[in-house]
Amino acid sequence: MPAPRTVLLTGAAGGVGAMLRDLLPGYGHTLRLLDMRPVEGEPDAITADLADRAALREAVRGVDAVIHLAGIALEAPFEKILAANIAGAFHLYEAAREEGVRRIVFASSNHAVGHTPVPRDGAPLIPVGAPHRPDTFYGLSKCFGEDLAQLYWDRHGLETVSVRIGSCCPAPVDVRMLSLWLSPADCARLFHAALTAERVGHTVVYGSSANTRLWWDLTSARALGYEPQDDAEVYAPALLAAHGEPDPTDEAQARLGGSFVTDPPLWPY
Ligand code: 15L
Repeated sequence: MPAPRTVLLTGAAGGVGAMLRDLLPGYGHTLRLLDMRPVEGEPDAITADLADRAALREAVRGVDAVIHLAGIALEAPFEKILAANIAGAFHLYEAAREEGVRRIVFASSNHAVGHTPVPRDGAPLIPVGAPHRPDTFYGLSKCFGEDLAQLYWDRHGLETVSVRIGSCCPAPVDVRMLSLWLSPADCARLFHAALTAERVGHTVVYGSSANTRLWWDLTSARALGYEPQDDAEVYAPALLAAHGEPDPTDEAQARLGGSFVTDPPLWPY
């Protein structure tokens, strides 16, 4: 059994943050919580903005690792993404470097490669080495975060596991999620593996359950010790009855990022 870790959880008030707050202590980890908003039921949580470097330094002091979930989780105007996700990740990495933190688990996203065509008709699964193809400014910020992680590993020996999360929610709510769903229990399994695997350097993994309709390759996640237990397929009959089979001629359904590929109403800028 790997030793439990003391972990700073940024974005603790968000959806994935709430799941990890519930489930990671069961693996023996001790969580220190941080969010820009108060975290319900957690009076000891640190309330701080990612622009506040002094607060970040204090928050990371003495932890074994950081799980960095904080930031905007959907498409938004570039200036907002720049402040929260791009500058915010930089401030967090700088604070971690200054305080000698050894590892960060970074919440990247499928939207870093959202323009990648989904494999149909037996085509190979999307490899973890597929080139960045962001579908939004949000996806672009996740590409930045992954490159930032690589820089801090190469220059400072600060390790990161970048988890390209699919759709992490209690249950899939559309047909796309039959491929991308990451169940809460598997999310905890994956973050536990990312916290405790030895010598990760900078490792990129896809984050989903063992879905029958998987689009991407979980090999690098499994190499960390991640053994997913759930499969979205149990939800397939109801979802397909409600929404129908995927339409390959629909651009949003033909690309990994789904509606992010076609929806963002941000141009002309
Ligand atoms: C994400 O990265 C988002 O944070 C989340 O809100 C979902 O949209 C998810 O991806 C998804 O693609 O389902």
